[in-house]
Amino acid sequence: MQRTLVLLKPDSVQRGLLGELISRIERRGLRLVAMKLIQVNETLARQHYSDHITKPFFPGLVKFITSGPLLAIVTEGENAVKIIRSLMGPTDPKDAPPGTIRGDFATSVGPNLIHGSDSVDSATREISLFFSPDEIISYTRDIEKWIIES
Ligand code: D4T
Repeated sequence: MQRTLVLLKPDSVQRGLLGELISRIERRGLRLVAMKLIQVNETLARQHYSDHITKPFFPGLVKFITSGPLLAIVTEGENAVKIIRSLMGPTDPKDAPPGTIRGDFATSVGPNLIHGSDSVDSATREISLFFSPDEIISYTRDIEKWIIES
């Protein structure tokens, strides 16, 4: 069982896509175990994107992610990290196949709608930036008792 951080970025909020994107995550079978609408400040943006601090697109990235509210979500389930990454599609929407979130709704690498942690270690780090432990509420769905562990 894994947890991962999803950010529905300011463009998702602006375009009224939150319901659609949450629905895709839920229908795939992942549980939403924490969720909040927040206005990210520059400090949090710089911490979250610290791997990209030297990249030429970093200032624009910080500007965009702090430009308006976003919806931060922790999702939980089997292989949650990989499953969210595959729902999202590649970073650059022009390479994203139809059926993925970016392939269906985005055209540009800046406002690309969604963030998902890229590994279990990143997920742990990123979740702790956005949520305190008491904000995460674990539960199971009845159907999951049928999951066969490999
Ligand atoms: P995030 O981190 O937002 O989920 O996106 P990805 O995991 O898919 O992609 P990333 O970490 O490589 O990039 C982080 C963030 O930077 C923006 N970006 C990226 C950009 O504006 N220009 C670029 O050339 C790249 C590579 C988009 C996502």
